Amino acid sequence: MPELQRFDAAQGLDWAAIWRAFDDDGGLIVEGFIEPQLLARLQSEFAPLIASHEPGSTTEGLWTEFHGEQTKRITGLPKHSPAWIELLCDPRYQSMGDRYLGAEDYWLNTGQLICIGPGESSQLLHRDELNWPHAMREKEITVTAIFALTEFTEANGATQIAPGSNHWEGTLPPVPPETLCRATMPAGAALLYSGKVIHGGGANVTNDQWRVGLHAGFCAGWLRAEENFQLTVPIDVARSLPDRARYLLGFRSYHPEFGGRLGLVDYDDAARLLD
Ligand SMILES: O=C(O)CCC(=O)C(=O)O
Repeated sequence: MPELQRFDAAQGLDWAAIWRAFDDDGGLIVEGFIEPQLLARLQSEFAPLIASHEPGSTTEGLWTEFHGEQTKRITGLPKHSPAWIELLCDPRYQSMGDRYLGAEDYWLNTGQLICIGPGESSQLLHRDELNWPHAMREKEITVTAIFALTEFTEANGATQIAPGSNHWEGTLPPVPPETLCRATMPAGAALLYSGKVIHGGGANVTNDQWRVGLHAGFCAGWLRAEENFQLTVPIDVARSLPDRARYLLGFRSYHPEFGGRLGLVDYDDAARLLD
């Protein structure tokens, strides 16, 4: 069975080896990514949201299955959790976005809790870049971290992933079962992965365990992000955030290296509204 490469933050991180694993396999695990105090704050700030949220999708059709009937998905997190803002601005997390999408050239695509509950079946396997099928190309257009806020086990729904499928041809080629592995990891670890790698949430066959992940990806600045933060983060909360969080959440305009400017207000950068 294939396996993802594992790195341990406590031993010091060899970033060249990490990016090699990212490029070769399309994903890797960094254990100890979130230090214990920050992990405890994330867990306690998210606990009331998780407790009050019902499982299942609010959208019908394919999405009911994709989102999972026994899964809680919770978005709009920035206004609830200063600890999440701290993790969002982590320079190691930033280095993944800067490397694959270009410094200051991307948005937070979504930052959502995915809590896979007992009895959930495996999610449809997919590539994250399929959010933008017309923009798929050789270079990355989206890269993601799933931060484990509880332990991820084979039984409770650890992500399924096909290492190396980032190199497979076709939009969504078939996935032989023997090419899949599970991103098992302790709480505090991060799965970093390419928008091209085929993956999906795992089945939860336990009777009583919730697998809680914070699914947080970046997408290229010229793309529309999956989650609309400008409508869920009140402007006064946005004003209180560090600059990096503001811009990742889209409270600014986009200035491509060559060419025009996008998302303007009065032909100026939208960030002015926060001044
Ligand atoms: O929760 C997971 O392990 C993966 C979820 C995922 O890939 C998605 O919902 O797009």
